[in-house]
Amino acid sequence: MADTDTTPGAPSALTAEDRLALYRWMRLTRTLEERLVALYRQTKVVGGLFRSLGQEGCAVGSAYALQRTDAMSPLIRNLGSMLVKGATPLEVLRQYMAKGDSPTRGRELNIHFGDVQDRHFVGQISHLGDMVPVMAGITLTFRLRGEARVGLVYVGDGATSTGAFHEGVNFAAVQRCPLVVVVENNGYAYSTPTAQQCAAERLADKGAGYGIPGVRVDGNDVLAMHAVTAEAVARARAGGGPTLIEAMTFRRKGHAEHDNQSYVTAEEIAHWAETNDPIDRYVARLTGEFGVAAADLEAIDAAVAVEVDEATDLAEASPPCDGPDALVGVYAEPARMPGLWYRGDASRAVTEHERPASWGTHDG
Ligand SMILES: Cc1ncc(C[n+]2csc(CCOP(=O)(O)OP(=O)(O)O)c2C)c(N)n1
Ligand SMILES: [Mg+2]
Repeated sequence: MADTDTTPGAPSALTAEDRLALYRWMRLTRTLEERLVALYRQTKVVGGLFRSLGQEGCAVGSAYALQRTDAMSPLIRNLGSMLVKGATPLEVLRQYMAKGDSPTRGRELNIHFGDVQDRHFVGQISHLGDMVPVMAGITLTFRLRGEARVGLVYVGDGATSTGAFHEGVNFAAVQRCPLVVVVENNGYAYSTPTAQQCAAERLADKGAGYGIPGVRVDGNDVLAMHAVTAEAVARARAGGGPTLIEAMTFRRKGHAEHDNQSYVTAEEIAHWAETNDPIDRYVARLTGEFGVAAADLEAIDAAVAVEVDEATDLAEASPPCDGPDALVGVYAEPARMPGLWYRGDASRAVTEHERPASWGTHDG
């Protein structure tokens, strides 16, 4: 278990129903990702597949501390956070398979999609750290409008060494933005161990440099993760400004499915799997300390398996992307006539005749 600032598994204000919900979200995250692995191996997934195996407690525990109207910016290890915030397995499966009825209709991959109207998760961009200033801006609007809303942004250990992270946290701190920054310290940024890209021993200590609280928590203890995030969310909502949370966890798979993780020893991965799996640890607590019957958890597992099966069938039956549709909604101008290319001035259509050869072939 990690060296943390919090009491391991400190009891929180959660009800018995909440505790089972946390279990269900973690199980759903893992089962859905395992299904995505199967689909990836069948070459049905377009693009990369990024696992959060072993990090589900961090994602689910933190997102569960948010309200529906709060904003959240997930990253590639935050499938669990997105599910908690209202993304559905069907949307996720369609998106990974780049189906024509997926949330971005094939324009983006994996969990790069958002919903800022209703469920309030902000579509992620790949540039590490850049969502921190974006979320600082979003939460600044909450404060300026007098809305009691909070934002939460996830970054990895690697992202804390970017300029964008520094600027974003500093701006949020100075402006007292209602922002919670969750750093998922999973030991690696691609193949680079944390100690080789940051000389600070504890990333939570970076908070002091910005004049905000920095706290380190055991990210594989879903209840501790929830309790620490809930406290930070409450502080932000009450006008107390940002908090930096460093969640200690471990990436048990490669950066993505294509990465065989050869730079990590099999022993270390096995050690984390055997002694520090967030779901196994939570099951032990639920059935021990909280007296939940194992059969109740098995019933949840069975319902989750059915839910993922049904969503998979629907997603597989979804239509592929529609070629001409790719011209719509990427830039501000709509493509008014499929078959014609538009560039720059939307009032002027570029015909096939005028189209430079370097633009490639249009087969829509
Ligand atoms: C600014 C920037 N540099 C490099 C990359 C390429 N890249 C994508 S993910 C990644 C590693 C991210 O590590 P970390 O922030 O620890 O998150 P994790 O994948 O461990 O969750 C890198 C280097 C990028 N997307 N953006
Ligand atoms: Mg990392």
